[in-house]
Amino acid sequence: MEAHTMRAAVLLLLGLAALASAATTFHGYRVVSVTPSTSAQVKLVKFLIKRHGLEEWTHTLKPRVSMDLMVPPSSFRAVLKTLYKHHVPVTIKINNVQALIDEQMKQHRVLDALPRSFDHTRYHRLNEIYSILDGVETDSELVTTYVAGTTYEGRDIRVAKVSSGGSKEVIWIDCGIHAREWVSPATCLYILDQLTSGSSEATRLLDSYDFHIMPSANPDGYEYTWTDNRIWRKNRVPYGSLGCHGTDPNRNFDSDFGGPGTSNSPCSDIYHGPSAFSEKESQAIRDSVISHNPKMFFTLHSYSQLWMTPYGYTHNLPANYNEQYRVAGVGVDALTAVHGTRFVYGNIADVIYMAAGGSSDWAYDSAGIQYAFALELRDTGNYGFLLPPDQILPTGEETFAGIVAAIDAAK
Ligand code: 0X9
Ligand code: ZN
Repeated sequence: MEAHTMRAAVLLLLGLAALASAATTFHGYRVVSVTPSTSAQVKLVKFLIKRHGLEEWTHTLKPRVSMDLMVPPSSFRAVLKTLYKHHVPVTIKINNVQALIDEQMKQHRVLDALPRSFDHTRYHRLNEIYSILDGVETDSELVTTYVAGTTYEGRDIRVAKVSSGGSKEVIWIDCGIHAREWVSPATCLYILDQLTSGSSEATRLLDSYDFHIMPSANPDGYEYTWTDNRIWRKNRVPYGSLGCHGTDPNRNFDSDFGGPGTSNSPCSDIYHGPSAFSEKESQAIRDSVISHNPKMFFTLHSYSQLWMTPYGYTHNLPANYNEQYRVAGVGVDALTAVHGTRFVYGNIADVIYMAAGGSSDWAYDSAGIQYAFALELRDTGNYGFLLPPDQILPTGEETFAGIVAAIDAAK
């Protein structure tokens, strides 16, 4: 090959490599926790978020409650200077987001073949999750899977039904409605593993209940966190004229749709979508919940270690609040007993923040499910969404124990 042809070929290859690795990176990005103590300080933090386009890792924004923000290196000095000047307490939780992401990606070996059985030491791509589902379906008489919907990009939203036969009361568990909350799908797999293990506890539970487990409620978003942007939250539907993608499926339910804690901007992380149930992900949950009429509804998120009851769209409490609060308390006690992990529990609007259009409010109000819980799993921000894979197992263990105790406590 002549030198210039060679050079052109090399350039072409370099170009292709650059395209292939055009993932969003977070070199030098930090996650800081700010705790404004007055409403003036809250205003200041709001201003900084807007001014510097800071990504909210947690969304709480009220006096005396801390909030985790990701700060790009270019804004770090300015943000810190302003916070110090106005005496807003701030601590650095993650010093280099990309370093943590790289560390985790390094641990992810590409397997020679798709896994057919559980492995709680690592996070899985969607095809691995579904291959594991296929594996249990083949090996266990207890599991059948069904497709609850198909996403914008054409991926199936699958549900594993665990039943020892007959038709029993149903327990619903969905995971991964937010793409970046990786420990959530991993926990659904752990729960599925436990329920199909043949243990005496599993047998006891399956004598009374059928479980419907949706391990990845937002497959397009989840895959995007593996390929393009590890901290992506929403689905991947393009909306609006600014080239933004994604509706937050947990703002898209018909529970005070468009109310507090939602945004009508398609570029926002909490975009509620054009109309209630405009999205395949919320439709899939709605349709399969309605057709199976569960007794209890669990939706698993991360992070912050919370066990939340309705409502998120109002500070008013539902009619059976005391009963849901009681059962949440039993769940949290059992969860804490396993590894000492502390959870706060109570109604969404008070425990975290107001957020309308959420699935658990819809489950309670519209589907009439008397126990509708939204859980925020580990941790409290040391790793946040980037929870190391060696915490998958303990997270699964404690969450399963909490859910089982809540099931046993429900009337
Ligand atoms: O904001 C959310 O959707 C959840 N928190 S997260 O950090 N995982 O995004 C909380 C959901 C609470 N439920 C309702 N608002 N209905
Ligand atoms: Zn979430």
